[in-house]
Amino acid sequence: MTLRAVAELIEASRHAVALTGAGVSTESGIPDFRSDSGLWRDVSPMDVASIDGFREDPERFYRFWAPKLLSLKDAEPSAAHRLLAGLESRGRMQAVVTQNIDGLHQKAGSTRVLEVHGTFREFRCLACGTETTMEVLEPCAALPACTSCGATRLRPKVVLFGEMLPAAFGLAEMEVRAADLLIVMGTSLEVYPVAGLVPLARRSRAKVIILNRDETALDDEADLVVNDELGATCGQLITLLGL
Ligand code: CNA
Repeated sequence: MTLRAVAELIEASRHAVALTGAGVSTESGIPDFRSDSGLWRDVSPMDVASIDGFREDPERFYRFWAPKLLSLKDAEPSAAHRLLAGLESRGRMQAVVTQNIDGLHQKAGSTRVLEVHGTFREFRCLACGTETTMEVLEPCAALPACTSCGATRLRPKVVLFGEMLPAAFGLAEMEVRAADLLIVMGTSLEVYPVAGLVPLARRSRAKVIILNRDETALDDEADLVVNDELGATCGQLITLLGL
């Protein structure tokens, strides 16, 4: 019943925007951060995901991330990624604002993706400024080396704790201000400033739908909430919307 109402809101919208988090990719085999099996179960985010932790011990950083990043290459889009790509191809999704760094929205076919926490597919050398892609991780022993100057001072173009968000976040705010529907999927809405896009949508009089397995901190702000696995929810929405 609620999914029918979700489909109706999508069909009635003129400017729909999605906000996604790690939960859209767990069914692609990529763990999220805060679930029981999430990445923060055994390590401190401040050690392996903050700019201070990276500067202090880049080897620890790459030891943690390199195997996870290499496995990203084989990951395939989930029903959630496919739903959003299908909506865009029908002219029903103006932008996907994502906190994810895995590139799966693009792999599914979404073209208007705003990566507000950056990307782990690209790296920049802190010694010479050369930009390079994830291939540098393949031959990496302990630390990946710059293909241009050889320095082992490559950092991913991802936003680490303690850093500013990229320009994509300003574009995301513009999209949300223009939206009449915000569909929030697979995020605990605990990380700011991104979670602030939900109250921003409300202030702009957009409808808000939250599709997430667990309750989120901002469920009270939503017009509709569906607490279920996204594979089931999005599979049914794909059918209901004829995508
Ligand atoms: P989070 O705080 O770990 O929350 C994920 C949410 O997704 C939870 O509330 C879960 O209930 C929900 N969820 C998980 N699996 C499913 C599922 N199959 N169906 C429905 N709901 C599900 O992650 P957030 O995205 O909210 O936190 C923001 C961080 C996580 C960003 O900085 C990301 O960069 C970061 N992250 C990204 C990835 C990725 O790129 N795939 C993976 C892990 C973490």
